[in-house]
Amino acid sequence: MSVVGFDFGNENCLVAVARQRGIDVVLNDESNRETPAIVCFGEKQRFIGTAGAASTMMNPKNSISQIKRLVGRQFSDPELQRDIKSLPFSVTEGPDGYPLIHASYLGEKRAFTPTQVMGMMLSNLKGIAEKNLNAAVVDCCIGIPVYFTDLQRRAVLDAATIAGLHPLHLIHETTATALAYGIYKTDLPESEPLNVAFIDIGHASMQVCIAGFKKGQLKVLSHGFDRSLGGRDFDEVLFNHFAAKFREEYKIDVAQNAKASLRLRAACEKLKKVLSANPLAPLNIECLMDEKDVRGVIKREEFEEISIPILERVKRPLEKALSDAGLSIEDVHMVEVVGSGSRVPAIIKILTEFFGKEPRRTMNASECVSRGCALQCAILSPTFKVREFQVHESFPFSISLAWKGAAADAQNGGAENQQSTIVFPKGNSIPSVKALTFYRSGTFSVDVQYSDATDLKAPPKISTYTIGPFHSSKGERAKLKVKVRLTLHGIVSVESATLLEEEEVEVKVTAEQMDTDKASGESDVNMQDAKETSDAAGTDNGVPEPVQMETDSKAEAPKKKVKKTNVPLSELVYGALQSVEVQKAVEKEYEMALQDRVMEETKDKKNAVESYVYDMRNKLSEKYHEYMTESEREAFLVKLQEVEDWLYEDGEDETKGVYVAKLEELKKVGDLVEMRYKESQERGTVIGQLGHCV
Ligand code: ATP
Ligand code: K
Ligand code: MG
Repeated sequence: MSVVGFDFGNENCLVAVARQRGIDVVLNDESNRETPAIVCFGEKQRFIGTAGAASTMMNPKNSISQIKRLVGRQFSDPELQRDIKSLPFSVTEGPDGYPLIHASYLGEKRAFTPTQVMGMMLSNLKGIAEKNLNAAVVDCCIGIPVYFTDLQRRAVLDAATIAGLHPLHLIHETTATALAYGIYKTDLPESEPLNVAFIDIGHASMQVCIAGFKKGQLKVLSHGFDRSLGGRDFDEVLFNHFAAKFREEYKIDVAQNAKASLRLRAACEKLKKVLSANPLAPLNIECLMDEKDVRGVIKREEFEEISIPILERVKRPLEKALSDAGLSIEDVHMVEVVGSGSRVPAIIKILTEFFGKEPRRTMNASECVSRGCALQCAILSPTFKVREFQVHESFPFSISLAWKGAAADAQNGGAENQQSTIVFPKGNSIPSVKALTFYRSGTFSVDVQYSDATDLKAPPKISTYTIGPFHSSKGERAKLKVKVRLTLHGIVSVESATLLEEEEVEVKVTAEQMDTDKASGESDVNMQDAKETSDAAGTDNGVPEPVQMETDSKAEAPKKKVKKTNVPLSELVYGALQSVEVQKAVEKEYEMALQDRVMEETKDKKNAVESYVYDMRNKLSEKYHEYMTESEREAFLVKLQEVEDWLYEDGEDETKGVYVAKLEELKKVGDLVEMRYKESQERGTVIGQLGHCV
């Protein structure tokens, strides 16, 4: 099994692998650690990663970037609407209300889902890992932002499936960073935890995590985030600044021109980086638009001033994380900053002021997420021995289960009697399973939803489960135990429903068990409106408090023999792909990958013909010179020249088979002379008499 961690960034992706000696961040084909999250659709193939980035300027409308912003989001999402305004490619609303990305691929207009495109990128990253490990990669851990919704998490899993990956754990990026920080520390305290705040400012968003470290463990105390505060927002400020300037000075409207926008944005990003280290930065772009060269300059102070609306927002996630952790500033012992977006000096200033201490950069700011992911994968892998280190993760949202009260139809004249209970409160540990008890006479449904979706900007309803049919031999209402799971990935689903029927077998009962029984007996009597609430919990005070499975062994002890029957369950997750759709996407990806491979091989074969021509020509004038007659050599040289010309003309764009045949054709002659040369080398002499050549 493979042990690999992926940091899938909005701009940069990193791949880390575990080897016996430790964790390595590996290089891609272009010898870079960071691989741009870009897929460029071409006339004959796709270009992904660094190759995609190289093609972007030439082909901006077909270069898909920032896919992390688009996966698992509704088209109508205001954040998505804002994002797509500055993207050079076309995004429209699909029939299901989710975005579709349009690109011209193989000379045809094609539409792709964001999940599909993410699958392409993951597949590319998988390839990088495989090349480095020289083995197939399937099992892995993938970093995700803590603010990803249930649907976004599912989309990442689907994208992974499309790429042929099997994530053991989607891990919050900041938690991965915390793990990479803590696991190597040998001086962690035994009792009072060391509290560290991790701040990751990346390309598009900001995340905060406060974790308490003790010997052999880390406990995530709280999370904070701003989904739309990252490096690109500073680029945008500069972009708008210069676009307005150029409108005035040069009478050009950059925003109207995709390529000019792309170039100005790229120049502004460079400018921003220069400003991180210098008080002043110039901007020069030749022939930006309407054949006009533009120039400008900006001081760091001015940049910080126009960035105030963004900088003002940095404090909020910090405050929230601190208050959710129940800590005061003095309780935070250390502040670690990661993510390349945090290199803006004004951000560091705000962090310093807020925490009253200089934030540290002891971690490799761009690699730590991927390293943490690989470490997590190694911890989960049975084949790897990792230092004992426990990660206690905390869930960032509050999840409820909602249902219609069974008494509604009879007593309220059909009025809806909506009830709900919080199953996983914010801060719940991950993973977790809870059980709820329902008393029902027939098929019913429950909704899984966010208790508070205001901060999420997602539709509150996640999924609906229909439970049934079932048949209770006792008639009336049957007792059902419904298990709800919060997975390691932070995805919630109803896992099972079990019909519980007591059978007439008497078993000796202890006092404690009598009490338990009395409690549920009472709710059997108070069967009216409140019934559902108390039943959902099975607790004595009527407050719905789901039972923690891991700890409910006491309630499990049977007074009577309980017959358990599995009840069928159907799942509807809003906006999620059906498994057949994922399967189709897997097949499509396979086809596209095949096409890419064929094109790569074609290029290789074409290159092989070309280098054969050059190589043979050189050899004919030197070491093979004497092994051909004058006329043979002349003829062969003519032939080589013809092939070279052909490569630049008719043969420029041929199929793989044609190049293979062409090489064979040349080799027929070339091999002969090569053979003569070899034979003579073996004999140590030069043959005087030459045979006839084709
Ligand atoms: P995300 O974490 O949001 O998914 P990501 O992981 O791809 O995105 P990073 O690679 O951490 O993002 O950061 C990319 C951002 O960092 C870009 O906006 C880039 O311009 C910015 N950046 C890189 N170097 C500097 C620098 N020296 N000064 C300022 N910003 C920088
Ligand atoms: K990154
Ligand atoms: Mg990142």
